Amino acid sequence: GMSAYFWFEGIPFPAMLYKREIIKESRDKFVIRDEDTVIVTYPKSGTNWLIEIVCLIQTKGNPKWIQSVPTWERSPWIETKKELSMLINMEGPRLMSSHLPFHLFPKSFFRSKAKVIYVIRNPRDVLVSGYFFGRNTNLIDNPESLGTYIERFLKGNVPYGSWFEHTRDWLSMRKNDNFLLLSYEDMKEVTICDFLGKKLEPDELDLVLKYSSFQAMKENKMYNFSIIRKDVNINGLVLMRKGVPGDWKNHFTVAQAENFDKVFQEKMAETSVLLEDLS
Ligand code: PPS
Repeated sequence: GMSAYFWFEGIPFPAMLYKREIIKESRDKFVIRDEDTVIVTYPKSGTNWLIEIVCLIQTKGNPKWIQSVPTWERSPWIETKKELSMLINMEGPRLMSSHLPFHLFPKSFFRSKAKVIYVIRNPRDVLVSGYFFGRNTNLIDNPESLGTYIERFLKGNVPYGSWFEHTRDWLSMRKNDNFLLLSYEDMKEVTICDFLGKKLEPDELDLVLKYSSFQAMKENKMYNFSIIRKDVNINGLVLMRKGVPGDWKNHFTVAQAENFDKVFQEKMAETSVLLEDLS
């Protein structure tokens, strides 16, 4: 069954973490300001990695901030209760994160000059990452096999709905000046600096790279500790699981990969996104 979800405007949300009223409030009432920057992703696409990079760019590579303040306070989520109220009361240019699909995103954004950075990742890796996440939390019905999870993913019966729709809808913004499209497979710090209008020295950029590496983030308690509540995390979930492109090859059968690619071609035909570019 799908008892762990509630549906809002065609999108399933894990009921343990989200509330319908808050998703509605985020969309209809939350005011995004011109000076804000929003990191938007489909879950498991490298959100926390980009948060770390953007925070480090702001401090020119100094790790003090990322090592003393939890991720969710540096870049609060738009769609959860506690963090939404944190954002409403925050002054100055704000950094915030969201997994929301295009049609549920705060309406005020579309009248603003705020910046959005959207990260895409090979959906087969997104799927594998989400599968292991799902097995170690009780946010969703534990999928009995990867095959079952693939079926759910292709139908959009996973948190935040269909990867294909999320990506297609957000990519409609790609020509806008206030929108930057990045891929997990090709994260470029310099591109991010340019977009945010920050100039960093080469040695400062080296520090950004160093402190946002997989290993450094794995050791940063401000990212790892209790980010997932105890009642949600059932099997000692590790957020920094593998952190590589192409892990799907260790898990998909040939038939599963072929079926996935077929659906991808059908659903992504009108976009210029190719699976080969995401590897
Ligand atoms: S979430 O829960 O949706 O916000 O997850 P998200 O942060 O978007 O994605 C989690 C995956 O990103 C990997 N990750 C990294 N990869 C490379 N380098 C760095 N620094 C990094 N930080 C996080 C993380 O390991 C998850 O991917 P998998 O494939 O499961 O390892």
